[in-house]
Amino acid sequence: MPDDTFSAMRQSIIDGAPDTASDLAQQAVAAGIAPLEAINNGYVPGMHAVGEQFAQGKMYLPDMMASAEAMRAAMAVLDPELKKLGTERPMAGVVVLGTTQGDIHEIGKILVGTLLSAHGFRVHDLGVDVAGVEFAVKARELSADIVGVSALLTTTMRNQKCVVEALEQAGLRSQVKVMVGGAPVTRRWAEEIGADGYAKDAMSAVALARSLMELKAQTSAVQPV
Ligand code: HCB
Repeated sequence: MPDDTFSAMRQSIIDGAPDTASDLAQQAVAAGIAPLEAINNGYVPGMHAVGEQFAQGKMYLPDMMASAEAMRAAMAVLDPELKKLGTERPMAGVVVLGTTQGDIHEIGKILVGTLLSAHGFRVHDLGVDVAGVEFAVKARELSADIVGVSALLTTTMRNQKCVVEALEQAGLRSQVKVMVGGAPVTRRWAEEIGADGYAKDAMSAVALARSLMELKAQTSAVQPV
């Protein structure tokens, strides 16, 4: 796909233009472009540009909301295409996903969920502003293998630790792996809070989830009966 199409996708997010974002996504699908390529090379760079401009005071909250709307419009076209990839795969594991308490950012988390589903994981998305105990309750109910916790704010990333603690308190920590992500989150932070892994983007989250499933299989194989 020509670079100017990716630039137009990026610009549609900056402009907060849902119709343009959606049209460009449809054109990409019709042209046989891999949906993830459009997301990673077109739309996500637009989101990053919006974040930078907001931080510099060149964009305001309503602009950021309009950009999120444009991103949602593009995802409404690309999501089903991504999901199609996963329909025939064997079940890879059960994941409970959510954005941590106090945080309503959902775009990255939805993308992670879509790609996990596309790669055979059964995903239960708890939504946004989710307390640690809610993750634990759902993990128990679904016998989840992995809990994925998203946080986009430096003030809410500490609530990822509450999820690890809630799983510990529920006696589930040995059965459930925890992976964390979100713009301010780092590998070091994941280690500090006792999570099992950090993923910088949705494809890395799939790779991490797979390796956590392998780790789980190995540890359950060596546990005494
Ligand atoms: Co928001 N916001 N925002 N925001 N926002 C950020 C996050 C800032 C960085 C912008 C900035 O200042 N540069 C900033 C946070 C600063 C900080 O904490 N240090 C910020 C702020 C300050 C705020 C408010 C406080 C603004 C205000 O009210 N004054 C407010 C907070 C509301 C709240 O949550 N309580 C707010 C509100 C909003 C919205 C509602 C307008 C909108 C969200 C809409 C929605 O999600 N429905 C919004 C948006 C869109 C953003 C930016 C521009 C984009 C976020 C995004 O969607 N990125 C963001 C700037 C930025 O992040 N650079 C800005 C695209 C996705 C694809 O990337 O990083 O979310 P991602 O996810 C990746 C990756 O991290 C990883 O995989 C994903 C896919 O590749 N991943 C995981 C994510 N979760 C994972 C979980 C796993 O287990 C594994 C991997």
